[in-house]
Amino acid sequence: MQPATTPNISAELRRRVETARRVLVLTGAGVSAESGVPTFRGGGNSAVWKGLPFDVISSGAMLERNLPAVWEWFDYRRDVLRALAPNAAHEAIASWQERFADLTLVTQNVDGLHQRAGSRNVVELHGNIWRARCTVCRLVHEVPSEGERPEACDECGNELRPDVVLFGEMLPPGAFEFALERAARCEMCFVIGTSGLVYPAASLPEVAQSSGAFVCEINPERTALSSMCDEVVVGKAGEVLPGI
Ligand code: BJW
Ligand code: ZN
Repeated sequence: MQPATTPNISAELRRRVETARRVLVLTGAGVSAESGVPTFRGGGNSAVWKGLPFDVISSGAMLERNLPAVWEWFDYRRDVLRALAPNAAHEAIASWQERFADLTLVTQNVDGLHQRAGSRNVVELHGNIWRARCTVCRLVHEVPSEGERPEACDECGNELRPDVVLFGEMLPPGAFEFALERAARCEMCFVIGTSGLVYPAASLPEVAQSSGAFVCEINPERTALSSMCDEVVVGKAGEVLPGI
């Protein structure tokens, strides 16, 4: 059933969506914005935590210098997230698993909201805020949504850190390579709610297009990727996606 307000979508995009089998979806912070999760670079400004721009506090250099400060920033973020729920955009993307024969969801988000909406096999390029990892043996620990986070590694007793990818750090082994391979063989690529400024994630739409895919961006603002996209749907993900 068509929704009452169908967004501005071209006939070409409709045709592509109807026939595509291999689809890659790249999401960013904007997908969670309508759940109440702050973006990093909203409204021309960057998020700031206790006077520190997020790219300073969310950096490998800060982790080396002051791990407790990095934990404090992530503890605060988990507190905010605890009260929030997936929105219509997460739900629409989860429903695409049934719609497209071969869907790959690649997210830069660390909030876990795609999984909570029912998406499976999500490729998390920048990790997950609900996990911690040992700074020595790399063992991953779940961070419970209620109660205290684990203080030290169960295996070796060393310090834990958030299991997220900070600026200047490498992505999880294999995650980007997997996404790259899927980008290179998709027929349709959706780029949703990302400023397209952070690499290597921002290179995926270009890889998809060079391999012949139709690339469609959904974002209320123009981004660093808009000019290369085959179609730009201007609007909020939670309003546009249910109509696609
Ligand atoms: C809506 C909406 C609605 C609002 N609906 N939309 C090549 C060139 C230059 C630099 C580099 C390069 N390759 C690598 C680098 C260095 C660096 C980088 O990219 N720097 C650039 C900023 C210049 N990359 C890295 O360091 C990466 N590591 C790496 O490459 O390792 C190898 C290496 C090491 C050392 C040197 C060189 C190479 C790691 C990147 C890790 C990023 N980590 C963060 C923090 C995660 C932890 C945390 O959560 O704190 O990940 S940074 C932050 O940005 C976060 C996000 O995942 C990421 C992307 O942001 P995103 O999702 O695009 O959000 P916003 O806020 O930017 O945009 C929101 C968008 O939503 C906007 O467009 C809105 O309009 C829109 N929106 N409401 C739809 N309702
Ligand atoms: Zn350990």
